[in-house]
Amino acid sequence: MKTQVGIIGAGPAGLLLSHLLHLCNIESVVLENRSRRYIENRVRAGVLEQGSVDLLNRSGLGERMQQQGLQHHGIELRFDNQCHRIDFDELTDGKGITVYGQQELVKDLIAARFAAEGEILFEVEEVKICDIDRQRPRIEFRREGMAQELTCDYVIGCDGFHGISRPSLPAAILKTFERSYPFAWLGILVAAPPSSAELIYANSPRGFALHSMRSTTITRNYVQCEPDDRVEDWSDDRIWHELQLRLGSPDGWQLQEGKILEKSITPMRSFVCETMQYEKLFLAGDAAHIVPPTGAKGLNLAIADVDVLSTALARRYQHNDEKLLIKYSKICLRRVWRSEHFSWWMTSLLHKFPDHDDFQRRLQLSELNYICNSPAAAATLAENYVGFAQP
Ligand code: RFL
Ligand code: PHB
Repeated sequence: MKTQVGIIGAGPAGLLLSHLLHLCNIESVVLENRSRRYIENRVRAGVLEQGSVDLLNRSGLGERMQQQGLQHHGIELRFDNQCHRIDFDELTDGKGITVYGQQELVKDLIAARFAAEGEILFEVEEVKICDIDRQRPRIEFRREGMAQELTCDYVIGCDGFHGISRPSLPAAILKTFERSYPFAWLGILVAAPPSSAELIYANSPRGFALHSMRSTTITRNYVQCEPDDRVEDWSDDRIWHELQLRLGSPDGWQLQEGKILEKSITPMRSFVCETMQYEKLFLAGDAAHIVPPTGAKGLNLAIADVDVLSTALARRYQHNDEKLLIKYSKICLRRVWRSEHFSWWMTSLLHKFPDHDDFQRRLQLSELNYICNSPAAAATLAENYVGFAQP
């Protein structure tokens, strides 16, 4: 098989890249090791920045997101018996976020690729990248037990943090940066209407909690847990007990409970791989960088990477101009590091750290009070949360 751009991974990064390339008349094939059903049902992120929403609308993918996505113009912070709203509208000149489940976006992207007769090969195995320093790199893989090969001009690794693309770059040219945190998030999807119009981030003496949502009938909640906890350690009763205590507010507000549809545990990690490109292999999305989910940036970074990469590839194919392609890694890493910092900062501000003493707890509360009382401090949070046009 032959194509112009070989893409590994059918997450948001790989699928959106394939769609954007198609709009520029560039051919691609997406190779995914899971089934279509599995990736369409994987519960993950839910917050889209304004810039991500604009790109999806511009590229003809906005129809369902416009109908079903929830537009929010602020978030609430809860700590020390206080509730405080961060007003994005006022602090960022009318910018906001859209709450729309990542798996819904994945469904929209797959539908758009198939409507345009795009090629996505699911359930491929033993994917291997070869000859990235040659004119025509190749991707070897097995499909339905048969060995196959895809020859292309460029290979794009969109295969997430545990994929094979990043390890295919020569170790000697890579510099990696990493932090892991001494806690994880237990996330639940619930059949219950949201208890609040906006997301609630809580720093409680018992640990962090987040109330989020997917629609007017489905909520998504998270509680900070131990890094080695298993889902079986958390009975439904224990989860509701912790959520009620951590999210509880002095005005008697209560979280609406309901049937738990899904439970999962997410580790918390910061990770950056520099460079994001070598010869004919480019990395995009979680394959190149990970943020802890507290800042809601991972999905948006994946979208921002492939926006840059599709523009650069279009210039290369339409005008034989490689200048932007050469700068791909440098351009992306500016936004990546801004998001890394913001996600680390939100995580540090809102979680209970096992090694924190009363001094550090007081510093956290002081910073939260500062954000609630200084428009400048609140604006810093707000403009990072809604996302920068050009960081
Ligand atoms: P993905 O989505 O992990 O997709 C990678 C795809 O590659 C496939 N794959 C392979 N295919 C072929 N061969 C191989 N050898 C392969 N190895 C892997 C995988 O099956 C998969 O389909 O990466 P991508 O596209 O870069 O997208 C990144 C986002 O998924 C991720 O950053 C976000 O979900 C992170 N994230 C959040 N981001 C936000 O912007 N806002 C949020 O609110 C938010 N909340 C979250 C999150 C991530 C979470 N988890 C579970 C990590 C909440 C959670 C709980
Ligand atoms: C989500 O709705 O899944 C979500 C929202 C905000 C975050 C992380 C996850 O910071």
